[in-house]
Amino acid sequence: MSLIKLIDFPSLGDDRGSLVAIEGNKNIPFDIKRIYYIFGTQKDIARGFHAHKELNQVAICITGKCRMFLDNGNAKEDVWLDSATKGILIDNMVWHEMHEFSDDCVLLVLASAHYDESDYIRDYQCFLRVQKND
Ligand code: T46
Repeated sequence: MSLIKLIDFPSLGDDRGSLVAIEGNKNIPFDIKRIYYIFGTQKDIARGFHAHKELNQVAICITGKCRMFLDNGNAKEDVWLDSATKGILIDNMVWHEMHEFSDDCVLLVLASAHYDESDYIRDYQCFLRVQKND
């Protein structure tokens, strides 16, 4: 099964413009507890480089684009996030990195829990060890 799980959000546009509606436990497969967004990312800077023990997230480039790289310890895949109507599910225990942000990129992230640094695995070898023992 592919690591890349995309969610297509219908655009409820009309002649005034476009609108996307996002609802927890409806088109997002969890209750949304937190929203954050990443913008103004400097040229040639990559972000992420961690996995979450429990947290599930959906990321959407609402403006611009970036490349999302996912790794579950067995498979590695990447995909361009380049549409305000396309989200990617970042499951727990998936190592993720964001690369090649466009200057105008705004990456919106919906998260299933409040911020908790102890949920992060920021060391790749540690991630692989935890994956193997699961
Ligand atoms: C993720 C990817 C997609 C907070 O204080 N509260 C928050 O809710 C978040 C998300 C971050 N922070 C602090 C922690 C760091 O001091 O903001 C700083 C930057 O966070 P970080 O270096 O983890 O940023 P990214 O872009 O590497 O990762 C972020 C999320 O942290 C992470 O959960 O999955 O985006």
